[in-house]
Amino acid sequence: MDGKENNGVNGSNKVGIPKCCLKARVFDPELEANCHSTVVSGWFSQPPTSFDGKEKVLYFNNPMWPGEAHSLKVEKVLFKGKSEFQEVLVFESASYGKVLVLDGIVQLTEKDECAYQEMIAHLPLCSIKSPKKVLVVGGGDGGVLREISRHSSVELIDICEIDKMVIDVSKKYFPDLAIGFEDPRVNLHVGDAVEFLKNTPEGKYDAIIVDSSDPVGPAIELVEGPFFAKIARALRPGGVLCNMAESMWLHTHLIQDMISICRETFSSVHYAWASVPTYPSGVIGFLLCSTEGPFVDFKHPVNPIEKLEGALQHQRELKFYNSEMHEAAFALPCFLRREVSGLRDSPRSAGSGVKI
Ligand code: SPD
Repeated sequence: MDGKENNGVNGSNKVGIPKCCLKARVFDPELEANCHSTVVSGWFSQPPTSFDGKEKVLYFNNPMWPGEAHSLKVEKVLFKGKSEFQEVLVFESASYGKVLVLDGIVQLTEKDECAYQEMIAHLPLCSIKSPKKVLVVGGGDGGVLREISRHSSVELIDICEIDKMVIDVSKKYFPDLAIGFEDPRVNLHVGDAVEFLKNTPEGKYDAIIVDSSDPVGPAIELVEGPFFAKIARALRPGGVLCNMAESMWLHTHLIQDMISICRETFSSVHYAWASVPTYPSGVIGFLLCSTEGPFVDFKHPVNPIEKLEGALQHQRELKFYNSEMHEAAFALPCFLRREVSGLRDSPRSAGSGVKI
């Protein structure tokens, strides 16, 4: 078999199947993979792989995540589809419940989604008093909305997700996350966040949460300077951004770049992290930034979740986040401190104390 065979994704015979899909076809025609969503002999592996048909060797050569792979045993593939933007896969795993995969990368599993969604939502919202207007960029599965809903001070939750297929798939397969869309404060905008932000009145939001996929494919623009400038413009003075910021073990340079860009744009920039076993290297980071204005003490929540009426139980019990986890999330290992310490003296932050 060579890469020229004409067996397309989703069973059509019109599109040439890329080399990276061949392994799946060799081993399990039933679970024939899309380009990125590789299921081989009943195991899903991320990152996306390529397969040397001659040598029968599988290469894990994804530039975001070179030289390693993580596998989950697949009980059943529940959905495979290709939207205008990306490949979407849902499968039932043997040990993490249902799993949502976009372009071959795990976005969430039922078992550990709590860590990511709770932290990305409550780190910013518990750092300011009485958040009222919140924007979510991405987050089409609804999990972050579910978490924002715990905050009764919030009056408006806008969400801008580019891919309707993610929303539809979540409503069908992940009702415990998609429940977030049922909150009457939620306004859904399906479209490009960059365009959405262009049309957003200046200073509209108290908090913006960027729950994106990795910066390849549709999310590439979301780690660039112009995007952060638009975010800062849409925030009120002393407003906060929480941005998904990858793994400190794997993406130090990307994190440095993001911090560097954000320090040009925001008056304070911090890095926090949490353990999420099914993400690359088992951790995920969050960039927390505030605009010029009232001081935001990210490390010590002024709006502790334990004191918000009904928040601990709203829709479902909190599983991961609490005020101690909040404070602990900002403790950085020595190597990361060293890697990011050179960035402390950026023009906007010089003389304003330790930011990272
Ligand atoms: N490396 C995977 C990062 C995924 C971040 N987005 C997850 C979406 C969950 N709401």
